[in-house]
Amino acid sequence: MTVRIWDNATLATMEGGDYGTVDAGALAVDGERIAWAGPSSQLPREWRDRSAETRDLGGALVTPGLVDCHTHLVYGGDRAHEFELRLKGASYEEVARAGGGIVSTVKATRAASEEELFAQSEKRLAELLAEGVTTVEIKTGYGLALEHERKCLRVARGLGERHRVTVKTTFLGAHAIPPEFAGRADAYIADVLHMLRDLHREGLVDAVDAFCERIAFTTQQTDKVFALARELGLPVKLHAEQLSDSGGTQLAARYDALSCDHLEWVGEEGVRAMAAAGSVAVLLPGAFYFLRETKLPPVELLRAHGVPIAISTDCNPGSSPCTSLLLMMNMACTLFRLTPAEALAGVTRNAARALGLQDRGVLGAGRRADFVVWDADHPAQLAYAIGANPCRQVVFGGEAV
Ligand code: DI6
Ligand code: FE
Repeated sequence: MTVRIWDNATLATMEGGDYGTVDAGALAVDGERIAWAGPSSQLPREWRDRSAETRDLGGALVTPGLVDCHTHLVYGGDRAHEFELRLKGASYEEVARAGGGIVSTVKATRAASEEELFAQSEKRLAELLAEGVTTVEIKTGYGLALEHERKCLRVARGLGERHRVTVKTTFLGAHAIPPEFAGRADAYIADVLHMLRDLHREGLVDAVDAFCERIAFTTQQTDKVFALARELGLPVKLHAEQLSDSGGTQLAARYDALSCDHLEWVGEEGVRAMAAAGSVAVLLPGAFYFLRETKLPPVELLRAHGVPIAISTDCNPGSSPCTSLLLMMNMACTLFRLTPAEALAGVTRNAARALGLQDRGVLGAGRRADFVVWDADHPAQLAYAIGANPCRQVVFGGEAV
């Protein structure tokens, strides 16, 4: 294995509270893994001797590779027209009930070929990667029929093969009721169960999600989907308490959910349930902003109960047409009052945990060597700037790109 040393860096290791900053730090990378991280002066001789190459970063900031743990990146078309309608006064729920919303993206996604979908989605992925994303979760939920959900999952897998980024797929068949099942939610859920079995058998699914909400699926319907996920050995996540408190977090906790996402309306009981289950709270400031919500997620309560907080783009055409995780860090601070250190933990350590990935999200020995070199000298600069991209270099599994 080739050993490389990245020397003279300001490391934000994200271990041991706050940023875990190490000034004048070094990383020794052995193949795909970090072999050692710490102050340059303490780097063991062994690694210096074995190193094929040393790069002096001149004090530049190095963070773990960013993890975007909640996206609906693969979809067809766009919803700019719906944006216009909403600006004229229609609410997100009204648009959805009038046959717009998710269902209109379902039409466009079904109409697109796999190649077209790949090309459209790859553009969005490129925007995420340009800002240092090294792991991305991609949900389905705009196909809503076996062949189209499969097509979206194949595109997601294909993106992970074409690019160095790690892609984790999540089956979100229970996202909306497709037109052919209008008024027959239970029948559609039965179909979702068939799809999940098939797509799991084809090796396309890493986790299972559902949209548990008054405009989507009930807790009873979500329960059925989660029960099958458990039977298949797949972890679950949930779109919970985004527009109302429907008790989704408590249900998700019974299935040891990796995460509950959105959470603007979650109450103390839900937060307690998440804490007990070890679920991560994934906050999505892009959707909050774009839908002009006013109910803030209970950040104080999450902190008080020790629930880890992650931040994500929620990249999707309807509620968060966003491909900037750095902007989400800024908005998490300005809108949700997170500290810049919490925001960075939210797109590294805690986002990795929201995907069940223990091998990344911090800079430490044994972790995967996914990291980013920034044109910055302090980690707070990442959440501070609006619209800047100080990403200088991205390293995926030890390979500099
Ligand atoms: N919650 C959301 O905010 C997105 N999906 C979900 O379950 C919205 C998806 C869309 O409007 O297309
Ligand atoms: Fe979402």
